[in-house]
Amino acid sequence: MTEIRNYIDGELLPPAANAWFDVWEPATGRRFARAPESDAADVEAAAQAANTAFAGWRDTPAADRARWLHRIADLIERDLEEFAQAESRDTGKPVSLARSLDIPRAVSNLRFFAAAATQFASEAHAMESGAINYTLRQPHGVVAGISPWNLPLYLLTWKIAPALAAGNCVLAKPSEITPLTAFLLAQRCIEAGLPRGVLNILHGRGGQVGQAIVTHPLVRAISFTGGTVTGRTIAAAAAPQFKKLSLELGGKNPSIVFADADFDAAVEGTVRAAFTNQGEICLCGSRVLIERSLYDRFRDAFVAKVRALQVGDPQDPGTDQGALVSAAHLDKVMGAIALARTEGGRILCGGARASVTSTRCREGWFVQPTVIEGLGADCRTNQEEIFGPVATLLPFDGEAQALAIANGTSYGLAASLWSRDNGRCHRVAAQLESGLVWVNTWMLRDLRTPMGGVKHSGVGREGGFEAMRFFTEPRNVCIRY
Ligand code: TXE
Repeated sequence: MTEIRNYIDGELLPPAANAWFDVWEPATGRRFARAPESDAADVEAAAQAANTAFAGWRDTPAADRARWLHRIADLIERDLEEFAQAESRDTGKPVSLARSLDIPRAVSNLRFFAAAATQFASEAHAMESGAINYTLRQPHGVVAGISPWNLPLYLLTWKIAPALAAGNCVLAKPSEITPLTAFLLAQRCIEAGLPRGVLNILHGRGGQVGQAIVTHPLVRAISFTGGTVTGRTIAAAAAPQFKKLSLELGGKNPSIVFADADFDAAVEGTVRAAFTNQGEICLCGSRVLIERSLYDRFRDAFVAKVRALQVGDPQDPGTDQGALVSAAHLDKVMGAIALARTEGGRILCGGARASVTSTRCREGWFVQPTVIEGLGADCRTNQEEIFGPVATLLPFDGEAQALAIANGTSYGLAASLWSRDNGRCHRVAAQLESGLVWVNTWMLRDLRTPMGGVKHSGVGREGGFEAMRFFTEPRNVCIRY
Protein backbone atom coordinates (compact mmCIF):
# COMPACT_ATOMS: atom_id res chain seq x y z
CA MET A 1 0.00 0.00 0.00
CA THR A 2 1.25 3.45 -0.90
CA GLU A 3 1.64 5.79 2.06
CA ILE A 4 0.83 9.36 1.11
CA ARG A 5 2.32 12.06 3.32
CA ASN A 6 1.85 15.74 3.93
CA TYR A 7 4.40 18.15 2.46
CA ILE A 8 5.18 20.68 5.19
CA ASP A 9 8.22 22.95 5.43
CA GLY A 10 9.95 21.05 2.64
CA GLU A 11 9.48 17.59 4.17
CA LEU A 12 7.14 14.65 3.65
CA LEU A 13 5.57 14.12 7.06
CA PRO A 14 3.00 11.83 8.63
CA PRO A 15 0.06 13.62 10.28
CA ALA A 16 0.68 14.96 13.79
CA ALA A 17 -2.08 12.79 15.25
CA ASN A 18 -0.92 9.73 13.27
CA ALA A 19 -4.46 9.31 11.92
CA TRP A 20 -4.97 7.98 8.40
CA PHE A 21 -7.75 7.26 5.94
CA ASP A 22 -8.00 4.80 3.06
CA VAL A 23 -7.73 5.77 -0.59
CA TRP A 24 -9.71 3.71 -3.10
CA GLU A 25 -9.23 2.85 -6.75
CA PRO A 26 -12.58 3.52 -8.48
CA ALA A 27 -11.97 1.09 -11.34
CA THR A 28 -11.51 -1.89 -9.00
CA GLY A 29 -13.30 -0.76 -5.85
CA ARG A 30 -10.14 -1.68 -3.91
CA ARG A 31 -8.09 0.21 -1.37
CA PHE A 32 -4.61 1.04 -2.63
CA ALA A 33 -3.17 3.74 -0.39
CA ARG A 34 -3.54 5.49 2.90
CA ALA A 35 -3.35 9.25 3.36
CA PRO A 36 -2.98 11.58 6.35
CA GLU A 37 -6.12 12.51 8.24
CA SER A 38 -4.58 15.91 9.02
CA ASP A 39 -5.99 18.31 11.56
CA ALA A 40 -5.47 21.79 12.99
CA ALA A 41 -2.01 20.86 14.33
CA ASP A 42 -0.75 20.06 10.83
CA VAL A 43 -2.32 23.25 9.50
CA GLU A 44 -0.60 25.25 12.24
CA ALA A 45 2.79 23.76 11.31
CA ALA A 46 2.23 24.44 7.61
CA ALA A 47 0.96 27.99 8.19
CA GLN A 48 3.98 28.83 10.35
CA ALA A 49 6.33 27.36 7.75
CA ALA A 50 4.65 29.33 4.97
CA ASN A 51 4.71 32.52 7.01
CA THR A 52 8.42 32.08 7.76
CA ALA A 53 9.20 31.40 4.10
CA PHE A 54 7.18 34.36 2.85
CA ALA A 55 9.70 37.21 3.11
CA GLY A 56 12.33 35.25 1.20
CA TRP A 57 9.92 34.15 -1.50
CA ARG A 58 8.37 37.61 -1.91
CA ASP A 59 11.84 39.09 -2.37
CA THR A 60 12.97 36.41 -4.82
CA PRO A 61 13.12 38.06 -8.27
CA ALA A 62 10.11 37.18 -10.42
CA ALA A 63 12.39 35.61 -13.03
CA ASP A 64 13.73 33.22 -10.37
CA ARG A 65 10.23 32.35 -9.15
CA ALA A 66 9.42 31.60 -12.79
CA ARG A 67 12.46 29.33 -13.01
CA TRP A 68 11.22 27.27 -10.04
CA LEU A 69 7.83 26.80 -11.67
CA HIS A 70 9.48 25.73 -14.93
CA ARG A 71 11.72 23.31 -13.07
CA ILE A 72 8.71 21.62 -11.43
CA ALA A 73 6.93 21.54 -14.81
CA ASP A 74 10.02 19.90 -16.36
CA LEU A 75 9.92 17.13 -13.75
CA ILE A 76 6.21 16.46 -14.28
CA GLU A 77 6.85 16.31 -18.01
CA ARG A 78 9.75 13.93 -17.49
CA ASP A 79 7.49 11.66 -15.43
CA LEU A 80 4.29 12.25 -17.40
CA GLU A 81 3.42 8.56 -17.64
CA GLU A 82 3.75 8.04 -13.87
CA PHE A 83 1.52 11.05 -13.24
CA ALA A 84 -1.06 9.91 -15.83
CA GLN A 85 -1.22 6.42 -14.30
CA ALA A 86 -1.60 7.90 -10.81
CA GLU A 87 -4.31 10.31 -11.91
CA SER A 88 -6.25 7.49 -13.57
CA ARG A 89 -5.83 5.20 -10.58
CA ASP A 90 -7.10 7.90 -8.22
CA THR A 91 -10.05 9.14 -10.28
CA GLY A 92 -11.15 6.18 -12.44
CA LYS A 93 -10.74 8.21 -15.64
CA PRO A 94 -9.12 6.66 -18.74
CA VAL A 95 -5.32 6.81 -18.64
CA SER A 96 -5.48 8.11 -22.22
CA LEU A 97 -7.39 11.16 -21.00
CA ALA A 98 -5.05 11.80 -18.09
CA ARG A 99 -2.09 11.46 -20.48
CA SER A 100 -3.48 13.75 -23.17
CA LEU A 101 -5.39 16.29 -21.10
CA ASP A 102 -5.00 16.45 -17.32
CA ILE A 103 -1.25 16.16 -16.93
CA PRO A 104 -0.19 18.23 -19.97
CA ARG A 105 -2.60 20.94 -18.85
CA ALA A 106 -1.14 20.90 -15.34
CA VAL A 107 2.27 21.46 -16.95
CA SER A 108 0.78 24.31 -19.01
CA ASN A 109 -0.58 25.93 -15.85
CA LEU A 110 2.89 25.98 -14.29
CA ARG A 111 4.52 27.31 -17.46
CA PHE A 112 1.80 29.88 -18.13
CA PHE A 113 2.08 31.40 -14.65
CA ALA A 114 5.87 31.21 -14.78
CA ALA A 115 5.61 33.55 -17.76
CA ALA A 116 2.92 35.64 -16.03
CA ALA A 117 5.25 36.18 -13.06
CA THR A 118 7.62 38.10 -15.31
CA GLN A 119 4.93 39.89 -17.36
CA PHE A 120 2.58 41.04 -14.60
CA ALA A 121 2.36 44.81 -14.34
CA SER A 122 0.36 47.36 -12.44
CA GLU A 123 -1.14 50.75 -13.23
CA ALA A 124 -0.12 54.40 -12.88
CA HIS A 125 -2.57 57.32 -13.07
CA ALA A 126 -1.26 60.83 -13.68
CA MET A 127 -3.50 63.59 -12.30
CA GLU A 128 -3.87 66.96 -14.00
CA SER A 129 -3.02 68.80 -10.79
CA GLY A 130 0.64 67.80 -10.55
CA ALA A 131 0.26 64.46 -8.85
CA ILE A 132 0.71 60.88 -9.88
CA ASN A 133 -0.64 57.63 -8.48
CA TYR A 134 0.97 54.31 -8.88
CA THR A 135 -0.41 51.02 -7.66
CA LEU A 136 1.80 48.43 -6.08
CA ARG A 137 0.53 44.88 -6.39
CA GLN A 138 1.93 42.98 -3.46
CA PRO A 139 1.45 39.34 -2.52
CA HIS A 140 -0.86 38.64 0.42
CA GLY A 141 1.51 36.40 2.35
CA VAL A 142 0.02 32.99 3.14
CA VAL A 143 -2.83 31.91 0.86
CA ALA A 144 -4.81 28.69 0.40
CA GLY A 145 -5.87 26.62 -2.59
CA ILE A 146 -8.55 23.98 -2.03
CA SER A 147 -9.26 21.72 -4.97
CA PRO A 148 -11.65 18.90 -5.94
CA TRP A 149 -11.27 15.37 -7.26
CA ASN A 150 -12.36 15.57 -10.87
CA LEU A 151 -9.17 17.08 -12.40
CA PRO A 152 -6.90 16.75 -9.37
CA LEU A 153 -3.48 17.87 -10.60
CA TYR A 154 -4.84 20.32 -13.14
CA LEU A 155 -7.00 22.20 -10.63
CA LEU A 156 -4.36 22.07 -7.90
CA THR A 157 -1.72 23.62 -10.17
CA TRP A 158 -4.32 26.12 -11.45
CA LYS A 159 -4.28 27.58 -7.92
CA ILE A 160 -0.73 26.91 -6.78
CA ALA A 161 0.98 28.33 -9.88
CA PRO A 162 -0.51 31.88 -9.86
CA ALA A 163 -0.23 32.10 -6.07
CA LEU A 164 3.48 31.24 -6.15
CA ALA A 165 4.11 33.32 -9.27
CA ALA A 166 2.69 36.37 -7.49
CA GLY A 167 5.03 35.82 -4.52
CA ASN A 168 2.73 34.16 -1.98
CA CYS A 169 3.40 31.05 0.10
CA VAL A 170 0.72 28.42 -0.18
CA LEU A 171 -1.26 25.91 1.83
CA ALA A 172 -2.79 23.55 -0.72
CA LYS A 173 -5.43 20.98 0.06
CA PRO A 174 -6.26 18.42 -2.60
CA SER A 175 -9.45 16.40 -2.36
CA GLU A 176 -9.24 13.52 0.11
CA ILE A 177 -10.76 11.34 -2.62
CA THR A 178 -7.81 11.83 -5.00
CA PRO A 179 -4.57 12.65 -3.13
CA LEU A 180 -2.04 10.72 -5.20
CA THR A 181 -0.89 13.21 -7.86
CA ALA A 182 -0.53 15.95 -5.24
CA PHE A 183 1.82 13.61 -3.37
CA LEU A 184 3.85 13.05 -6.54
CA LEU A 185 3.94 16.82 -7.01
CA ALA A 186 5.32 17.25 -3.48
CA GLN A 187 8.08 14.74 -4.27
CA ARG A 188 8.98 16.67 -7.43
CA CYS A 189 9.04 19.98 -5.51
CA ILE A 190 11.62 18.43 -3.16
CA GLU A 191 13.61 17.11 -6.11
CA ALA A 192 13.51 20.55 -7.73
CA GLY A 193 14.78 22.07 -4.49
CA LEU A 194 11.88 24.46 -4.03
CA PRO A 195 12.66 26.49 -0.88
CA ARG A 196 11.14 25.07 2.31
CA GLY A 197 7.71 26.30 3.33
CA VAL A 198 6.93 28.05 0.03
CA LEU A 199 4.43 25.34 -0.86
CA ASN A 200 2.77 23.07 1.70
CA ILE A 201 0.34 20.31 0.76
CA LEU A 202 -2.03 19.03 3.43
CA HIS A 203 -4.16 15.93 3.02
CA GLY A 204 -7.36 15.14 4.84
CA ARG A 205 -11.06 15.73 5.04
CA GLY A 206 -12.68 19.00 4.11
CA GLY A 207 -14.62 19.43 7.33
CA GLN A 208 -11.46 18.98 9.41
CA VAL A 209 -8.24 20.07 7.70
CA GLY A 210 -10.07 22.18 5.07
CA GLN A 211 -11.98 24.05 7.74
CA ALA A 212 -8.79 24.58 9.78
CA ILE A 213 -7.09 26.10 6.71
CA VAL A 214 -10.02 28.37 5.90
CA THR A 215 -10.24 29.75 9.44
CA HIS A 216 -6.50 30.02 10.12
CA PRO A 217 -5.68 33.69 10.85
CA LEU A 218 -2.50 33.66 8.74
CA VAL A 219 -4.39 32.62 5.58
CA ARG A 220 -5.35 35.86 3.83
CA ALA A 221 -6.92 34.59 0.59
CA ILE A 222 -8.62 31.36 -0.43
CA SER A 223 -9.12 30.01 -3.92
CA PHE A 224 -11.62 27.14 -3.91
CA THR A 225 -13.03 24.87 -6.61
CA GLY A 226 -15.69 22.38 -5.61
CA GLY A 227 -19.38 21.96 -4.90
CA THR A 228 -21.74 24.88 -4.31
CA VAL A 229 -22.75 23.65 -0.85
CA THR A 230 -19.09 23.51 0.25
CA GLY A 231 -18.49 26.94 -1.31
CA ARG A 232 -21.24 28.36 0.87
CA THR A 233 -19.70 26.78 4.01
CA ILE A 234 -16.27 28.20 3.14
CA ALA A 235 -17.67 31.67 2.41
CA ALA A 236 -19.42 31.68 5.80
CA ALA A 237 -16.32 30.46 7.64
CA ALA A 238 -14.05 33.01 5.93
CA ALA A 239 -16.38 36.00 6.28
CA PRO A 240 -15.68 36.94 9.94
CA GLN A 241 -11.98 37.43 9.10
CA PHE A 242 -12.73 39.24 5.78
CA LYS A 243 -10.59 36.89 3.74
CA LYS A 244 -10.40 37.33 0.01
CA LEU A 245 -12.28 34.57 -1.79
CA SER A 246 -12.44 33.09 -5.24
CA LEU A 247 -15.08 30.37 -5.52
CA GLU A 248 -15.47 28.24 -8.63
CA LEU A 249 -18.50 26.08 -7.95
CA GLY A 250 -20.98 23.82 -9.70
CA GLY A 251 -22.90 24.16 -12.94
CA LYS A 252 -25.94 22.89 -14.80
CA ASN A 253 -24.65 23.96 -18.13
CA PRO A 254 -26.74 24.17 -21.30
CA SER A 255 -25.63 23.14 -24.78
CA ILE A 256 -27.99 24.98 -27.13
CA VAL A 257 -28.41 23.58 -30.64
CA PHE A 258 -30.21 25.71 -33.22
CA ALA A 259 -31.70 24.13 -36.35
CA ASP A 260 -29.16 25.93 -38.54
CA ALA A 261 -26.15 24.41 -36.75
CA ASP A 262 -23.55 22.27 -38.51
CA PHE A 263 -25.32 19.02 -37.61
CA ASP A 264 -22.39 16.63 -37.33
CA ALA A 265 -20.21 19.11 -35.45
CA ALA A 266 -23.05 19.85 -33.02
CA VAL A 267 -23.73 16.17 -32.33
CA GLU A 268 -20.05 15.44 -31.83
CA GLY A 269 -19.49 18.55 -29.70
CA THR A 270 -22.53 18.15 -27.45
CA VAL A 271 -21.79 14.47 -26.78
CA ARG A 272 -18.23 15.40 -25.87
CA ALA A 273 -19.51 18.26 -23.70
CA ALA A 274 -21.84 15.95 -21.79
CA PHE A 275 -19.66 12.87 -21.33
CA THR A 276 -15.98 13.80 -21.24
CA ASN A 277 -14.41 12.58 -18.00
CA GLN A 278 -17.63 10.61 -17.22
CA GLY A 279 -19.47 13.95 -17.06
CA GLU A 280 -17.40 14.88 -14.01
CA ILE A 281 -16.27 18.34 -15.15
CA CYS A 282 -17.88 21.50 -13.85
CA LEU A 283 -18.01 22.77 -17.46
CA CYS A 284 -19.86 19.74 -18.84
CA GLY A 285 -23.01 20.51 -20.82
CA SER A 286 -25.53 18.25 -19.09
CA ARG A 287 -28.70 19.89 -20.49
CA VAL A 288 -28.91 19.66 -24.28
CA LEU A 289 -31.43 22.16 -25.64
CA ILE A 290 -32.48 21.37 -29.22
CA GLU A 291 -34.60 23.52 -31.53
CA ARG A 292 -37.86 21.64 -32.01
CA SER A 293 -37.70 21.34 -35.81
CA LEU A 294 -34.39 19.46 -35.45
CA TYR A 295 -35.29 17.56 -32.29
CA ASP A 296 -36.07 14.03 -33.51
CA ARG A 297 -33.18 13.82 -35.96
CA PHE A 298 -30.72 15.29 -33.47
CA ARG A 299 -31.90 13.06 -30.61
CA ASP A 300 -31.46 9.92 -32.67
CA ALA A 301 -27.95 10.87 -33.77
CA PHE A 302 -27.01 11.96 -30.24
CA VAL A 303 -28.22 8.70 -28.68
CA ALA A 304 -26.47 6.62 -31.36
CA LYS A 305 -23.19 8.37 -30.58
CA VAL A 306 -23.62 7.94 -26.83
CA ARG A 307 -24.38 4.23 -27.24
CA ALA A 308 -21.07 3.90 -29.09
CA LEU A 309 -19.07 5.21 -26.11
CA GLN A 310 -16.98 2.41 -24.65
CA VAL A 311 -17.23 2.05 -20.88
CA GLY A 312 -14.30 0.03 -19.64
CA ASP A 313 -11.06 -0.45 -17.80
CA PRO A 314 -9.30 2.93 -17.62
CA GLN A 315 -6.08 1.13 -18.61
CA ASP A 316 -7.57 0.03 -21.93
CA PRO A 317 -6.68 2.44 -24.76
CA GLY A 318 -10.13 1.90 -26.32
CA THR A 319 -11.99 3.12 -23.23
CA ASP A 320 -13.96 6.37 -23.55
CA GLN A 321 -15.62 6.27 -20.12
CA GLY A 322 -13.92 5.05 -16.96
CA ALA A 323 -15.32 4.61 -13.45
CA LEU A 324 -17.00 7.25 -11.29
CA VAL A 325 -14.75 8.64 -8.62
CA SER A 326 -16.22 7.06 -5.48
CA ALA A 327 -18.86 4.69 -4.22
CA ALA A 328 -20.67 7.66 -2.67
CA HIS A 329 -20.65 9.51 -5.98
CA LEU A 330 -21.89 6.40 -7.78
CA ASP A 331 -24.84 6.33 -5.35
CA LYS A 332 -25.49 10.02 -5.97
CA VAL A 333 -25.57 9.55 -9.76
CA MET A 334 -27.73 6.42 -9.57
CA GLY A 335 -30.06 8.32 -7.23
CA ALA A 336 -30.33 11.12 -9.77
CA ILE A 337 -31.26 8.63 -12.52
CA ALA A 338 -33.91 7.09 -10.24
CA LEU A 339 -35.27 10.57 -9.54
CA ALA A 340 -35.45 11.31 -13.29
CA ARG A 341 -37.57 8.17 -13.70
CA THR A 342 -39.97 9.20 -10.94
CA GLU A 343 -40.20 12.66 -12.48
CA GLY A 344 -41.43 11.04 -15.70
CA GLY A 345 -38.21 11.01 -17.72
CA ARG A 346 -37.77 8.49 -20.55
CA ILE A 347 -34.39 6.80 -20.49
CA LEU A 348 -33.22 6.65 -24.12
CA CYS A 349 -30.00 4.80 -23.33
CA GLY A 350 -28.06 3.76 -20.24
CA GLY A 351 -29.78 4.21 -16.89
CA ALA A 352 -27.92 1.45 -15.03
CA ARG A 353 -24.53 0.46 -13.69
CA ALA A 354 -22.22 -0.75 -16.41
CA SER A 355 -20.60 -4.17 -16.32
CA VAL A 356 -17.08 -4.11 -17.64
CA THR A 357 -15.34 -7.03 -19.32
CA SER A 358 -11.96 -6.61 -17.61
CA THR A 359 -11.94 -9.02 -14.64
CA ARG A 360 -9.94 -6.68 -12.43
CA CYS A 361 -12.74 -4.11 -12.80
CA ARG A 362 -15.67 -6.36 -11.75
CA GLU A 363 -16.23 -4.40 -8.54
CA GLY A 364 -15.56 -0.98 -10.08
CA TRP A 365 -17.92 1.99 -9.96
CA PHE A 366 -19.03 2.20 -13.59
CA VAL A 367 -22.26 3.75 -14.91
CA GLN A 368 -23.66 3.52 -18.43
CA PRO A 369 -23.74 6.85 -20.28
CA THR A 370 -27.35 7.88 -19.89
CA VAL A 371 -29.64 10.08 -22.00
CA ILE A 372 -33.05 11.18 -20.74
CA GLU A 373 -35.89 13.06 -22.44
CA GLY A 374 -39.42 14.09 -21.61
CA LEU A 375 -38.67 16.19 -18.51
CA GLY A 376 -39.71 19.78 -17.89
CA ALA A 377 -37.03 22.43 -17.53
CA ASP A 378 -38.00 23.12 -13.92
CA CYS A 379 -37.86 19.58 -12.51
CA ARG A 380 -35.08 18.65 -10.11
CA THR A 381 -33.27 16.55 -12.73
CA ASN A 382 -32.92 19.66 -14.88
CA GLN A 383 -32.08 21.97 -11.97
CA GLU A 384 -29.62 20.07 -9.78
CA GLU A 385 -26.02 19.27 -10.67
CA ILE A 386 -25.57 15.52 -11.18
CA PHE A 387 -21.88 15.61 -12.16
CA GLY A 388 -21.95 12.25 -13.90
CA PRO A 389 -22.55 10.64 -17.31
CA VAL A 390 -26.15 11.81 -17.56
CA ALA A 391 -27.55 14.19 -20.18
CA THR A 392 -31.10 15.42 -20.57
CA LEU A 393 -32.60 16.54 -23.87
CA LEU A 394 -35.03 19.47 -24.00
CA PRO A 395 -36.80 20.85 -27.10
CA PHE A 396 -37.26 24.62 -27.52
CA ASP A 397 -38.95 27.05 -29.92
CA GLY A 398 -36.90 30.12 -30.84
CA GLU A 399 -34.16 32.15 -29.18
CA ALA A 400 -36.30 33.59 -26.39
CA GLN A 401 -37.34 30.18 -25.12
CA ALA A 402 -33.82 28.81 -25.48
CA LEU A 403 -32.54 31.64 -23.30
CA ALA A 404 -35.34 31.23 -20.75
CA ILE A 405 -34.53 27.53 -20.32
CA ALA A 406 -30.76 28.04 -20.41
CA ASN A 407 -30.88 30.81 -17.80
CA GLY A 408 -33.58 29.15 -15.72
CA THR A 409 -31.36 27.53 -13.07
CA SER A 410 -29.55 28.88 -10.03
CA TYR A 411 -26.22 28.15 -11.77
CA GLY A 412 -24.33 30.10 -14.42
CA LEU A 413 -20.94 28.60 -15.12
CA ALA A 414 -20.65 27.63 -18.80
CA ALA A 415 -22.76 27.28 -21.94
CA SER A 416 -22.18 26.22 -25.50
CA LEU A 417 -24.29 27.26 -28.46
CA TRP A 418 -24.34 25.80 -31.93
CA SER A 419 -25.53 27.82 -34.94
CA ARG A 420 -24.26 29.05 -38.32
CA ASP A 421 -25.94 32.45 -37.85
CA ASN A 422 -23.23 34.81 -36.60
CA GLY A 423 -25.65 37.50 -35.50
CA ARG A 424 -27.62 35.01 -33.44
CA CYS A 425 -24.45 33.63 -31.85
CA HIS A 426 -23.39 37.06 -30.59
CA ARG A 427 -26.95 38.00 -29.56
CA VAL A 428 -27.56 34.83 -27.58
CA ALA A 429 -24.04 34.76 -26.08
CA ALA A 430 -24.55 38.26 -24.67
CA GLN A 431 -27.80 37.24 -22.98
CA LEU A 432 -26.67 33.98 -21.45
CA GLU A 433 -26.22 34.23 -17.68
CA SER A 434 -22.95 32.38 -17.79
CA GLY A 435 -19.33 33.08 -16.94
CA LEU A 436 -18.15 31.25 -20.08
CA VAL A 437 -19.85 30.84 -23.44
CA TRP A 438 -18.52 28.67 -26.25
CA VAL A 439 -19.83 29.11 -29.78
CA ASN A 440 -19.59 26.08 -32.06
CA THR A 441 -17.07 24.48 -29.74
CA TRP A 442 -16.69 23.32 -26.15
CA MET A 443 -13.87 23.42 -23.61
CA LEU A 444 -11.52 25.37 -25.86
CA ARG A 445 -9.52 27.10 -23.15
CA ASP A 446 -7.13 30.02 -23.43
CA LEU A 447 -5.37 30.38 -20.08
CA ARG A 448 -5.34 34.17 -20.44
CA THR A 449 -9.13 34.44 -20.27
CA PRO A 450 -11.18 34.89 -17.09
CA MET A 451 -12.68 31.66 -15.80
CA GLY A 452 -15.53 31.40 -13.33
CA GLY A 453 -19.27 31.58 -12.94
CA VAL A 454 -22.19 33.82 -12.07
CA LYS A 455 -25.09 33.21 -9.66
CA HIS A 456 -24.52 30.06 -7.57
CA SER A 457 -21.62 28.99 -9.76
CA GLY A 458 -19.33 31.21 -7.78
CA VAL A 459 -17.65 34.55 -7.28
CA GLY A 460 -14.36 35.84 -8.61
CA ARG A 461 -12.50 34.81 -11.72
CA GLU A 462 -9.44 32.65 -12.17
CA GLY A 463 -7.09 32.43 -15.14
CA GLY A 464 -4.53 34.79 -16.60
CA PHE A 465 -3.86 38.11 -14.93
CA GLU A 466 -7.22 37.78 -13.11
CA ALA A 467 -5.54 35.11 -11.01
CA MET A 468 -2.41 37.23 -10.53
CA ARG A 469 -4.64 40.10 -9.40
CA PHE A 470 -6.52 37.80 -7.03
CA PHE A 471 -3.30 36.72 -5.39
CA THR A 472 -2.06 40.28 -4.91
CA GLU A 473 -3.25 43.26 -2.91
CA PRO A 474 -3.34 46.61 -4.74
CA ARG A 475 -1.75 49.43 -2.70
CA ASN A 476 -1.97 52.89 -4.13
CA VAL A 477 0.74 55.53 -3.65
CA CYS A 478 -0.19 59.14 -4.49
CA ILE A 479 2.68 61.62 -4.98
CA ARG A 480 2.37 65.39 -5.36
CA TYR A 481 5.16 66.95 -7.38
O1 TXE B 1 -16.87 18.23 -3.31
P1 TXE B 1 -16.48 19.26 -2.19
P2 TXE B 1 -17.50 16.78 -3.16
C1 TXE B 1 -19.79 19.13 -7.13
C2 TXE B 1 -20.43 17.88 -7.68
C3 TXE B 1 -20.25 16.92 -6.58
C4 TXE B 1 -20.45 17.81 -5.38
C5 TXE B 1 -19.85 17.32 -4.11
O2 TXE B 1 -21.78 18.10 -7.90
O3 TXE B 1 -21.18 15.88 -6.61
O4 TXE B 1 -19.82 19.02 -5.74
O5 TXE B 1 -18.54 16.86 -4.35
C6 TXE B 1 -12.88 20.40 0.43
N1 TXE B 1 -13.79 23.59 4.34
N2 TXE B 1 -18.42 19.31 -7.55
O6 TXE B 1 -18.25 16.60 -1.90
O7 TXE B 1 -16.97 18.84 -0.87
C7 TXE B 1 -12.78 18.93 0.05
O8 TXE B 1 -11.99 18.24 0.99
C8 TXE B 1 -12.76 23.55 3.48
C9 TXE B 1 -18.18 20.35 -8.49
O9 TXE B 1 -16.45 15.84 -3.44
O10 TXE B 1 -16.89 20.59 -2.70
C10 TXE B 1 -12.17 19.04 -1.32
O11 TXE B 1 -10.77 19.27 -1.22
N3 TXE B 1 -12.66 22.65 2.50
C11 TXE B 1 -16.78 20.63 -8.70
C12 TXE B 1 -12.85 20.27 -1.90
O12 TXE B 1 -13.33 20.99 -0.78
C13 TXE B 1 -13.64 21.74 2.36
C14 TXE B 1 -15.78 19.60 -8.50
C15 TXE B 1 -14.01 19.97 -2.84
O13 TXE B 1 -14.90 19.11 -2.18
C16 TXE B 1 -14.75 21.73 3.24
C17 TXE B 1 -16.14 18.63 -7.50
C18 TXE B 1 -14.80 22.71 4.25
N4 TXE B 1 -15.81 22.78 5.12
C19 TXE B 1 -17.42 18.50 -7.09
N5 TXE B 1 -15.55 20.71 2.88
C20 TXE B 1 -16.37 21.67 -9.66
N6 TXE B 1 -16.89 22.89 -9.55
O14 TXE B 1 -15.51 21.43 -10.49
C21 TXE B 1 -14.99 20.10 1.81
N7 TXE B 1 -13.82 20.72 1.50
